[in-house]
Amino acid sequence: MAEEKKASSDKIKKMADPMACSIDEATQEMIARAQELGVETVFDRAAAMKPCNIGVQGTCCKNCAMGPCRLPLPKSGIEGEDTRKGLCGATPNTIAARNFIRMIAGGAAAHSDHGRCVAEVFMSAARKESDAYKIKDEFKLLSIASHLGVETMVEVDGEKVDRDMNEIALEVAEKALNEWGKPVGELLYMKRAPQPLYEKWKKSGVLPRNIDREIVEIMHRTHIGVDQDFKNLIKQGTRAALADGWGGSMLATDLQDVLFGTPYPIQSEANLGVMKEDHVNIIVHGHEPVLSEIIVAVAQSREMIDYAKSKGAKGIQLGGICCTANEILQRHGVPPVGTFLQQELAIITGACDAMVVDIQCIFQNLANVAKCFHTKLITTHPIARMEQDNVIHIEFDEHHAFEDARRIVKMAIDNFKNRSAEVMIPKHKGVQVAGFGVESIEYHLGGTFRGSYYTLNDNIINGRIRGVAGVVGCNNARTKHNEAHITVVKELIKNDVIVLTTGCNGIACAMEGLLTPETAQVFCGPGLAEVCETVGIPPVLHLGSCVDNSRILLAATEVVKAGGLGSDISDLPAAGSAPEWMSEKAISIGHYFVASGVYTVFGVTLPTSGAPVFHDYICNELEKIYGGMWDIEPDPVEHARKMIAHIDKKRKALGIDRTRERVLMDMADRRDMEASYQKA
Ligand code: BF8
Repeated sequence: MAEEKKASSDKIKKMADPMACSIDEATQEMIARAQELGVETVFDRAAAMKPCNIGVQGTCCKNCAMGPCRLPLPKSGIEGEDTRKGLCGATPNTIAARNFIRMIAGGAAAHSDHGRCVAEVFMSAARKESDAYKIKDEFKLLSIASHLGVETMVEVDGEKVDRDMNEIALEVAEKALNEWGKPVGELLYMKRAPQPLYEKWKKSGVLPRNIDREIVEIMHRTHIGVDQDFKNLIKQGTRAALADGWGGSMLATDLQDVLFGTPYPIQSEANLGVMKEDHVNIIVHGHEPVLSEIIVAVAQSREMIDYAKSKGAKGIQLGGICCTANEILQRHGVPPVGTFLQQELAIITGACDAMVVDIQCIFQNLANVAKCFHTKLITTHPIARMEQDNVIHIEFDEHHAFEDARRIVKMAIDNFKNRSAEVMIPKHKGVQVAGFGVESIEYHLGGTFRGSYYTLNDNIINGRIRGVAGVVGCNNARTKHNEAHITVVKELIKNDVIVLTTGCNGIACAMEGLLTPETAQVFCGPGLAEVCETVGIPPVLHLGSCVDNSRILLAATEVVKAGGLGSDISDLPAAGSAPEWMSEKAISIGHYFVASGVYTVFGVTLPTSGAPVFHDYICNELEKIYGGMWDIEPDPVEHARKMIAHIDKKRKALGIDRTRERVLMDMADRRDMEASYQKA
């Protein structure tokens, strides 16, 4: 027996094949490097451990101690009545719906708690309690004030005059914070949606009352013995998801823009190759930009650069991972070092002097990897600590943000001399233009004399742009890193669909060089290429982090408002996608897109396959209520084609399919032109 045990522990652990793990050469090189050094990564763990077959189907219920009750769908399917039940009698539909909306609760809580934290810092800034934060974008402050019911003008001696900016900021902070827990009413931002969509929500009873309440109610309704009707359960999921997209996430985006500046297009790079061997490399990772904004300022200060030089480095190279990366990329041009799946690899370069993490998408294994190198792993958020003893916790407080940031940057510089392992930084990196948003799309694609969405709409109507796609979301170690992201995006732009990206999809596209205006000539269909060339934009517009998916909702609303493409988001030739999703946040995002009228396709898998009736309800029946619906398609080419088919269906309904046919003739003309140009 003992020998048997020994034999099994001696069994060689299954290792990942680097080439099969990623399409990105830097990632392949670093996985191989990790294996050479004997450092385990997520890729090896994915090779060694299979996902649970019942959990994948969404039909494992562990909401009470009589279970877990496991209700997998038999391989042969079910003919006739589905008699599967948990001990309490819960059906697979109830179980899958409960699990699904608990995922929404998790995702909505993550985005919204991030938003709350920003709102609290905003309040400190409005009260002038912190020297680190002030109102940077007054224009944006004024533009959001009206949506929160804050007056921007006051009457003095019978005359309307501008209200004091500090007073406006203070009231905006109060009204915003109120959105998390107000006792009566509905979320104020819901009225930013097109009127018909707002009316649909009202009629269906899904207007969120406040952000926290909708999340709490999910936890209540999914407790044993409460809500046992999958339609009623998903209705509450809808309410919480809307509280995320049009509430917590949108407030996070807006308040960050006011505090740190609304992003405008900015050039940068992406991938592990941005790290520099002769510089102090500091990587910020996570999601909240409140501390990383200050780290950027401190790391760029003369004092710290001189200090780094005094320690033998040529300077300080900042980089980001995950959505903190996207936040500081879009406002400062700081390059992302990689996506979610590359976080361990950044440390394995041996050149990461400090990795500073805040919240969400942070592997606990970073601590184990950091142990093998000199890297200081620093947690900064009170709600996100790690149990390993090599992790340093420097708790961030907005009241002494500069002090915290200085301590962190100095610690990284002091650590530069401690590099032990041989440094290996892959050469690969992509060039990118990021920092797009509702405002810059209006500017770039607007009319000649005034910013508006009319020109974008015109180009959609005349068929040069076939439609708009939001392609967003994570990496997932169960699929080849970045393969589906890039294949879906390339297939869409090849077919003249302009892509709006956020999150790790944005980073993946940047690594592959898809975020430059020059890309249009190489990868786009002729109509989209022409538009991109004319206005000088990339065919894939990077709109920021995952809370910035709210920018996509507002851009879609602006397109509706500009006219000519129907009266609701669900009328637009548009579709959404998360080809490599993995997080609960992705489910919340997917669901608020669906509930906002968008056909939304996920790759990998959906945790509903074990409950065919519930699955069918969210993939087919929801369209009748909100105009949007879920779909699942793991094959990336087919995934993109389904989106294009939906876009074409919407073009037809709008009566603009014929204009597209005319452009198809232009395509042939253009090919002829190109052929004759090449011959010449
Ligand atoms: O919030 S895309 S892996 S980093 S969850 Fe995480 Fe997914 Fe990346 Fe940003 Ni969004």
